[in-house]
Amino acid sequence: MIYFNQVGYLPDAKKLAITTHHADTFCLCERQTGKMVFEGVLKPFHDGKPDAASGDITYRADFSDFRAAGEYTLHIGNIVSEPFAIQKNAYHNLKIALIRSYYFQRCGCALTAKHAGQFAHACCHHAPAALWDNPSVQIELSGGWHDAGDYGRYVTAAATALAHLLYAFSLFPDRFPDHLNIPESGNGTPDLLNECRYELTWLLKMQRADGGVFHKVSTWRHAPFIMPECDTAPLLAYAVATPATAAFAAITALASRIYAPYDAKFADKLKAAALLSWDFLQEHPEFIAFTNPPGSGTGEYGDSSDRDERFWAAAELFSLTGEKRFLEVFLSLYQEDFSKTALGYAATGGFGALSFYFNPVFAGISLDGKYFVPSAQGEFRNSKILPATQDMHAVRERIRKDFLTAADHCLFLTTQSAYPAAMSEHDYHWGSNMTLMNNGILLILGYLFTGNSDYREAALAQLHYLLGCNALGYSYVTGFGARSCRRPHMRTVFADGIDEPIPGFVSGGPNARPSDEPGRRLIPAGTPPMKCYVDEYGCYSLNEVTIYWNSPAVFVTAFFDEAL
Ligand code: 9MR
Ligand code: ZN
Repeated sequence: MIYFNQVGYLPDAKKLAITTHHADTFCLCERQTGKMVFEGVLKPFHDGKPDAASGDITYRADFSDFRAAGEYTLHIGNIVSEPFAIQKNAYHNLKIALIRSYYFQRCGCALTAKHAGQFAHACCHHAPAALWDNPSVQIELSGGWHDAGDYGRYVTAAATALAHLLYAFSLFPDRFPDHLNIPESGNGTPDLLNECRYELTWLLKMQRADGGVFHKVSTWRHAPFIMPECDTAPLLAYAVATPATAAFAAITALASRIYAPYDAKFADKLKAAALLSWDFLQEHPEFIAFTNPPGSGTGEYGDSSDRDERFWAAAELFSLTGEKRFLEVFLSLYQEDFSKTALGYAATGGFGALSFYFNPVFAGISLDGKYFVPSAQGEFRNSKILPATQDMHAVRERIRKDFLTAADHCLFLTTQSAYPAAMSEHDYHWGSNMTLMNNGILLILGYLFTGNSDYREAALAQLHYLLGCNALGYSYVTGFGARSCRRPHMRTVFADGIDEPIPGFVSGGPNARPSDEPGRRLIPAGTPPMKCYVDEYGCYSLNEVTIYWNSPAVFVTAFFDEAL
C-alpha cells in the first residue's frame, strides 16, 4: 500500500508518501490521462531499520519538487494509490467541515434540514436538570454541545475545545468565514464565533450564584445507542469543582476579549461571570476535585490538581483587565511545577502561557519580529494598562523558550518517525490524535515565534498523518479521504440509520492499551502502537470523537488554509 495525505497537498509544501513496498523508483501520474508527470527515487528510511511506533520498514517517495495543481495517482511497482489532489486550497473544505461538526453536536435545539441535511433531528435534552444530590432543586441547563459520542456536557472539556478554537481565531482572525450554513450564518460575525457562542451561552448557565461551576450536566449513566432526542433519562447537575470553576473563569475571560468588538453586552456578561468565578476561587484556595459519585457512569474528566487551571484563569483575567491582582497570582503560579505548554483538558498550563505571551501589554514588542501581531481583540477594556516590567519581560521570554523547547521536541520526534509524526511509540493512548494535533499547534507556535519553516513543515506533517499518511492508511476524519473512518463511536452516527457518517469528525485514533471490549478482542497482542486501531462503533477508546479532538485540528487546518 501507499500511505499519503488522502485529502491532498499544497502546491509549494513538502510532499511525502510512505510505503513498505521495496522498489527503486516511484512515479506520479495524472489521474485523467494516466500520463507520467514526475519520477523519483524511493529512499529507505532509517537505513532499513524498523520504526518503533509502527514496526514498519519504510521507503519514502518525495515529490515536493512537483508543484502543478491537479489530480494524480502515485505508482510504486504495480501498486497504485487512490487519486488525490495538489491544489491551493487543499484543506478548505476540511476546515469548514471540522468547524461545522460543532453544529452537529448542538444540544437543546432541533437540527434543521436546512443546516443539517439528512442528519437533521429533533430537539434533545431540553428538560431542566436536577441537582444530583438534591433532586428537588431544578436548574435550566439546556444548550451547548454534546461532548463526544456520548451526550454529556462537561465544563473542563468545553473550556479546552473553546480555547483551541478561540486561540485559532485570535491568531488567524481572517480565516473564518460567515457562510458555513449554520443558523447564524450571514449575521456579520464569523461562524466560528457564532458556533462558540452557542457553547458559551450554555456554559454561563453552569455557574452557580456564588461563582462555583458545576463540573458537568449529564444523565446518571450513558444513554444506549439511540438518537439524542430519544434520550429522556433525567439530567443531573453534578458537583461544583475548582478545575471546572477556574477553567470557566479562564475561558469566559478569553471569550470576553474576543467577542468585545462584535457584541459589547455579551462581552460584559462574560467578564462579570469570569470575575465572579475568580472570587469563588479566592474564597476556596483548596483543590475541590471532582469524582463521579459511585454508580454514575458518564465522563469523569478527573484532575489531580487545579494549579494549572488557576494559572490559566489568572493569565486570561490579566489579559482582559490589566489588573495587578491577576498578574501577581499568575507570576506566582508560573513558579510552580506543572507543564506550561500543555493544551489539554486536565493540563491547561499552555493556555495560560499563551495568554500571557500574547498579552496586549506587550503589543509592539517583537522578540523575533514579524509574527507577533496582537489581534484586534488585543486591547484592554475598562482598565489602565500597566507598563510591562522587567519581570514580565523575563517571564514572557521564558514562556517563549518553553514553547520552543516543546516545538523542538516535536520536530525531533517527527524526524525520527517513519510516518513523520511528532509521536513517540509511547504517545499512542486514548485520544492519541489530540496529542498529534496539539503537537501540530506547538510546531505552529514554533514557526510563529521564529519564522523557521522547519516548524511549519513539521506541523503540516501532523496533518498528513491525520489524513492518511500513517501505518494503517486511515484518514481519521469522517468524510475526508478515500479510506476515512466510517464507524465512529458516536450515538447519532450509529442511530440515525444513514450509511454515511456525519462528516468532519476527528476519531481518537490508535491506542496501545484499549479499554473497550471489541478493541481488546480485535487487536492482536504485540500489535505496534500506531496500528492499535479499529474502525468499529463499539471501540470507544479508539474510535470516539470529542469536541476537544476536533478543536486542535481546526487550529492546525486554519493555519494551513487561508481561504475564506
Ligand atoms: O478523552 C478522555 C481520555 O483522555 C480518557 O483517557 C478517557 C477515560 O477517562 O476519557 C476520555 O474522555 C471521554 C469522556 O470521559 C466522556 N466523553 C467521551 C470522552 C472521549 O472518549
Ligand atoms: Zn442533547
